[in-house]
Amino acid sequence: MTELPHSLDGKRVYVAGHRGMVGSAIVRRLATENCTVVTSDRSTDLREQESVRSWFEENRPDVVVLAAAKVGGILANDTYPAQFLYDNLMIEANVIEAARQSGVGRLLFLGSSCIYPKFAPQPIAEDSLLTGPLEPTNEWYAIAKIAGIKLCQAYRREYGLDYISAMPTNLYGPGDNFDLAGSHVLPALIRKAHEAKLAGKSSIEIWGTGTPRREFLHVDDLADACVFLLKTYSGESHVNVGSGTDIAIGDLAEMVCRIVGLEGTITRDTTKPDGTPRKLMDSGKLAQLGWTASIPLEEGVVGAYQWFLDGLEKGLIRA
Ligand code: GFB
Repeated sequence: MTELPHSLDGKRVYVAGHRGMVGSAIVRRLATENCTVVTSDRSTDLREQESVRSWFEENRPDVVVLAAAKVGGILANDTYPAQFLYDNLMIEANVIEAARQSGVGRLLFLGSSCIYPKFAPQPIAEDSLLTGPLEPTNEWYAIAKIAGIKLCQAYRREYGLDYISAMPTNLYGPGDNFDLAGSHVLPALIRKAHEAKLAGKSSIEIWGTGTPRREFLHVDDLADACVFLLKTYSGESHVNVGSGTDIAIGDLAEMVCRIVGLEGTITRDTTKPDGTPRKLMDSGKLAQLGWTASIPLEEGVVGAYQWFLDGLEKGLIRA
């Protein structure tokens, strides 16, 4: 088989953020590749420059997947703007610069679909970036992630390094955060429906009007797309990674209630923010490269609910 332009064979691949939902999915996906996965433990604080530099000097990876970030749902982003901006800026700047200094030739940076303008034309193409104002609830995280894209582009231009960026849509799956205060909508709805069912309630309350639409991608699909991009893509532009279909939050809540087995009504707390009205990305660039998502939403949510139940049983998720 002809060697792909960027084979992972025999390479040491550092997955920064390997404990998180995205990082752990990428570690699972790399297990089927002929490479060695390396990770850093909590003694390496990626916000501390010296700590990151010494880790790179000691471990010298060939490839880096930058999946480490401070992440959260709409309320967490809106509540902790300084942490979301500072932590994510420090993590990406430290890891990208330490990678350069230790001779890493290949790096994949992961951002998010919230980098795009609040009212970007839908579906959102990569060139919509920086064409309009951001969604206020997550502009902090968005600006940090835009800076990460720009860092990779700058390091390509000035140092000739093959650093690339991928922008996933809203993700869900094993390893997700189910804490209602900080989580994204899908795990929150799973938990709310589950707890309502256990309590014999007949309704769940969702935030906002339920009219915003969101695109969802299973984290195992994202991990597969990341390995695909690492093996085949080299370019200055970031690449959208989406499923290509979106759903209204109200309809998502009904789907989750059906999957969980809650016969109930959906009430709305309109004191909570709706955020961006829609965030459907155009993932045509990735499709042209040869990759499309494969896990349907309903099937993925069934699996995510099962993971949640297992986590409760094993005490991995706080009841
Ligand atoms: O998933 P989510 O928190 O993030 O919210 P975003 C999506 C939509 O679901 C919003 C509504 O309109 C929420 O108001 N929603 C309804 C809920 N009920 C709930 C609930 O119980 N919990 C939550 N969390 N939402 C994030 C960004 O925006 O997207 C992040 O803040 C990141 O930075 C992520 O970019 C991918 O999709 O609105």
